[in-house]
Amino acid sequence: MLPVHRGSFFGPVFQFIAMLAALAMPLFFVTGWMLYLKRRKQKRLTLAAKQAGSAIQIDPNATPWLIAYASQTGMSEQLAWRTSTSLQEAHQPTTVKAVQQLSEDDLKQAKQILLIASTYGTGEAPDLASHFEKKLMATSLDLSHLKYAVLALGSQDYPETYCSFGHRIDAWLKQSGAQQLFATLEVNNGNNADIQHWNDALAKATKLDLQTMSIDKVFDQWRLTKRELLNPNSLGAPAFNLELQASYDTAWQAGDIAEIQTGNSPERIQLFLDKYQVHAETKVDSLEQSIQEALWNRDLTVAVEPFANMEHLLEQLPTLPTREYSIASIPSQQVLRLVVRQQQNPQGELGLGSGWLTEHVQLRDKIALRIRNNESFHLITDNRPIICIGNGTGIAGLMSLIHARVRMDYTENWLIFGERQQANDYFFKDTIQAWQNTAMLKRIDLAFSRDQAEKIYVHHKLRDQAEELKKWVANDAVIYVCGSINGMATDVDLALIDILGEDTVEQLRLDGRYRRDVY
Ligand SMILES: Cc1cc2nc3c(=O)[nH]c(=O)nc-3n(C[C@H](O)[C@H](O)[C@H](O)COP(=O)(O)O)c2cc1C
Ligand SMILES: *[C@@H]1O[C@H](CO)[C@@H](O)[C@H](O)[C@H]1NC(C)=O
Ligand SMILES: CC(=O)N[C@H]1CO[C@H](CO)[C@@H](O)[C@@H]1O
Repeated sequence: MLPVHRGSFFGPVFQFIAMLAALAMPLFFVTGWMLYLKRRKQKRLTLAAKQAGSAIQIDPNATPWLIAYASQTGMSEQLAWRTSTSLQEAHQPTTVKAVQQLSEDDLKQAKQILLIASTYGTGEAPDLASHFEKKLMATSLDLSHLKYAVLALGSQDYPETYCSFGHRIDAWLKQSGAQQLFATLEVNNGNNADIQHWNDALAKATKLDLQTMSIDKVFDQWRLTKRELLNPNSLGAPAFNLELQASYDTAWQAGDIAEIQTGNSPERIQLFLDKYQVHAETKVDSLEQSIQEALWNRDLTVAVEPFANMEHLLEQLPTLPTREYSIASIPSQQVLRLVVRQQQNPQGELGLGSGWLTEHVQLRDKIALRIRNNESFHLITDNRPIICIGNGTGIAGLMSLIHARVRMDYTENWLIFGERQQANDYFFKDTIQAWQNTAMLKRIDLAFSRDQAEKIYVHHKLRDQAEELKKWVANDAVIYVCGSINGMATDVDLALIDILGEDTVEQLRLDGRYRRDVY
């Protein structure tokens, strides 16, 4: 196989010979041929999509599709619209709705429904869909007239609750007598190969020639301009303050999320190149890059088949997953700030995202970043009081919110923050104290768990301040919770329910007065 691996070293003639050699290896030839066909099809489809434009004709005799989505950050929503376009291009009538807008009548009148739903928290519905789950999904309905399919979005980072909300929708429809078109499909982190299965299953069930759909992710280029350790001598893992700058105007709002394309360390790439005996400077013709550059964001842990050229190698290597971080600053500060704690697996290797940002990327290096609008965590625009609750790196999302409040001169702000030790882990102490001194923070409660014998966390502080909390809520306060779902956010949720009652907490959620950015 070695000459095949090395095919591209020796120029086109040798590559041609390598290709002929490949013909002698049936399996290799077949995969190459299929990749070629797939590319050709994609090109044709793109062209067709461009030409289809407004000239879409809907078949008046076709049965309409109801497409419903439950989405937090917009991926399910985007897929719902893509699915709709795809069906419309095959002349099918469609209606797209968020699940919170679905009524009992919608379900009774529809003959076929596609549900695209993501999972949040620990197996929960997206915030806006929780009412749908509690009300409509709790109603017993006869849906025996209805055909359905479910696309469940989730992340395998949550193995125990992977796509569980989608599966609950499936179970509910089944129990209501609806007929499944095909088994529920799962999408891991917006993976396009998973989405392709949805496309295929839908095409098969409808016998339609459907347009391929995929999720587009377009990243902007930022540079790392500062990286400092926030917690020297901490009992916890190192947490960093990262500052990034873009070379052009950028906009985001307090509460938004930065999605980062993760990458490989130079050492990791060199090991991979050595293993397959490829020279780092080998050109990738289609990309005008060296192979070393092209591998920066590829998953180098997958099994690789013999390859005839660099394109063929790259085709086999999926892009590494992205990671999300709450943005800790507002645009007027001129930097995009992130707070990232190093994660380690049991083998002591740094996590994909945290290793990339806190160790592999060097100062001034490029970072591929995409700002994700996350409306459910945006700041209210009026001067109602806000209560910001979080611990650890959860301070990030709260910092951006308070910065924005200070800028608007709204002072009814209550911060409840927790970490391990005041001496080592009081993130952004100077800024927070300056806010206190200028009366921009009306209240502050700090929970440093290791500064006394018994562990004190933010939910304890909240319980201590139950009366104050009730007062703030009576004064229309909006509650923001940012940080870890395991522990903090769950404990805070329980404390809020104990203090305010389950109905009030549910009402706050529905009214957009209980907002969470939890991970
Ligand atoms: C805070 C948070 C919690 C999540 N919890 C889960 C979970 O419990 N199970 C799961 O399968 N996916 C979970 N995910 C992954 C999302 O479901 C996944 O990113 C999905 O593609 C998002 O789709 P959306 O943009 O339509 O909301 C979680 C993601 C975040 C940010
Ligand atoms: C955050 O609070 C939870 C308890 O609610 C605790 O388990 C966790 O260790 C805390 N994290 C930090 C960094 O203080
Ligand atoms: C719940 C919510 O408001 N989600 C929004 C997050 O951001 C995307 C856009 O990126 C919107 O489409 C979602 O509606």
